[in-house]
Amino acid sequence: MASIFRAFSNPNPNPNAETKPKEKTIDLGNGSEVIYVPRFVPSDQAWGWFEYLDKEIPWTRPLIHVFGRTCLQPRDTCYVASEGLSELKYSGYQPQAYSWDDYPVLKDILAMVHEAVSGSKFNSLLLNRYKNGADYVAWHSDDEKLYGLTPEIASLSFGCEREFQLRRKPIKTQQGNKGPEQPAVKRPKSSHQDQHSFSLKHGSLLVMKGYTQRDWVHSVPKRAKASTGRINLTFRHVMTENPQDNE
Ligand SMILES: O=C(O)CCC(=O)C(=O)O
Ligand SMILES: [Mn+2]
Repeated sequence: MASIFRAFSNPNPNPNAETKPKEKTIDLGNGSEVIYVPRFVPSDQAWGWFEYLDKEIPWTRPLIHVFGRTCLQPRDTCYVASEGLSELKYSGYQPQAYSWDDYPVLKDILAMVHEAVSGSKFNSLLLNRYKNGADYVAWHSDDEKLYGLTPEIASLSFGCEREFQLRRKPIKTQQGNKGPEQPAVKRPKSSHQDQHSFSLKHGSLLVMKGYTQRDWVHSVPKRAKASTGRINLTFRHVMTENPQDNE
């Protein structure tokens, strides 16, 4: 398969530069795919960005509503988006959208991601800060309508290495919707694994593609041994009324 990473398709012109980042593609089956690049951002630059984001981003820890209960989100968050997009809402929480212009470093990071991921047009960014191993994100998929059916999501990680888990959603039958006479519609049984785990390194990039949000859930579980902070940036494309933007 051809590399989706433009930046990594060319030979490195500087033989003294750090070796080229190596990408690993995982075919999840049925049109879902994940790409992982452990050393996407050089370590020093990634620490510089970590320090900047830790200090300058207006982090909040909102109240969210899950399974009929109100609780504090188990991590800090912030949302940045281009103007005029549909508003994001998850777990009963609608984050305020900050502007890219407020955080020029985010524009540099976005440019680096755009340069690497061919054809990407990310226009929004959800930032998460995990203070230590007690902070986490529960099983979920980023399948909000505003991202369309096959969203591409690019996830950059800085700081403490944490485990990222992926689990295939149970196969749904449509018997409930169509009445007992209709045969159940099943996704074809896949020969692929139903679970995957990645240890997301400082400066790494993970891209979820295709039907990953429709067919899989992901999480970053609690880890007692993780004692330092981690910042994660997920770049997403919110669909717009201009069809060209959504290609
Ligand atoms: O922190 C991560 O690696 C994942 C964050 C995530 O899944 C999300 O913000 O939707
Ligand atoms: Mn997610």
